[in-house]
Amino acid sequence: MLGSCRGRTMNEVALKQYQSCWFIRSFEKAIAVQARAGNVPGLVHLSTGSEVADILLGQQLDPTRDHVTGSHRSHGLALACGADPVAVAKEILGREGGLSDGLAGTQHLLAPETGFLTSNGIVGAQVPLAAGGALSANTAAVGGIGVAVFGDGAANQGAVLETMNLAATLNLPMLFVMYNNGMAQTTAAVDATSGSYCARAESFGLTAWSADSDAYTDCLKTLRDAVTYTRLGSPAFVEVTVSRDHGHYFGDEERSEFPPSKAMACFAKWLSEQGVKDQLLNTARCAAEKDAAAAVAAAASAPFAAANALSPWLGVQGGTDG
Ligand SMILES: Cc1ncc(C[n+]2csc(CCOP(=O)(O)OP(=O)(O)O)c2C)c(N)n1
Ligand SMILES: [Mg+2]
Repeated sequence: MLGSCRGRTMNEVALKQYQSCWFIRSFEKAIAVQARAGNVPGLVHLSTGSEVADILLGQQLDPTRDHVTGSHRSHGLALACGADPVAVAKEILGREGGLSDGLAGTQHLLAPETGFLTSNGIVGAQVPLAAGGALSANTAAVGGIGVAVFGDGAANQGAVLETMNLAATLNLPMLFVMYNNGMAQTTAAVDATSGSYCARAESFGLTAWSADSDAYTDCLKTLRDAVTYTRLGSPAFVEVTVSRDHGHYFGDEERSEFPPSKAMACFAKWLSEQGVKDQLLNTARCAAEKDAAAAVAAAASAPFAAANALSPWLGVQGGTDG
């Protein structure tokens, strides 16, 4: 995973996490440049706004025994789980050497060697897949868990509710992590959702928490508690408030600047309050920007995936779905 924590003081760990957030942000900025140049097949849904949640969650997980799935918006989560940034970028850009040799694309990132099983472009479909991961971890009896990360829109999908029921019935070690960015494509969550997400999960018998990624320590503690609880063998749910900073897909809003997300700005403020000097924050940011730009540049110079490598369908590049 980005920014391992072993042998470091708390401030050092937090600074490394901050750097990892900047890595995701800068990676997405470089991907946006490629998208604008027409180099990304299909639509690209940037993780800008969920960097802090991605990193804090990724760092609670164990690549050797946990199984994580994510949504169409999973570049940051895959990186946070430890997927190789150049291979992720190659996959997004449809290049040879990508996670799936460039044939699966931005919405279908697979890095099972890191614990990141897959992301999925069908809203909510990654959730039952993580239940399979939880079942497999349970059967292997090594203390692993399944983790599904999904959005507030996906939370209203039948497959998600069915999986909560199944996870509770089978008592699976499965953590449902809902990133609430308040929007599903163009529909505001308040216009599409009745009641509370936590109460809904609790009604299936899951233990539920909520956290705001703007509050670093609270979010870290909540995710840590939720993973620890799930690892003991029962299903749980966490709602994490995040933001969506660049529209549903990149290009559907005018905004093209990449200032830090609100959660990252709050994180920087918290670090300053702990006595971390501005110079260290800037150094972390610059290192992340340099590394991320280098990863995406390396991917962009790789050859395109052979269109006929998997099936004739792959001759048709790009998607029309939102
Ligand atoms: C089953 C299904 N329905 C609709 C879509 C189109 N679609 C793609 S993303 C999306 C919104 C998802 O919202 P949310 O779960 O909140 O995730 P976010 O985009 O906010 O991260 C929709 C409706 C789809 N891909 N799959
Ligand atoms: Mg949403």
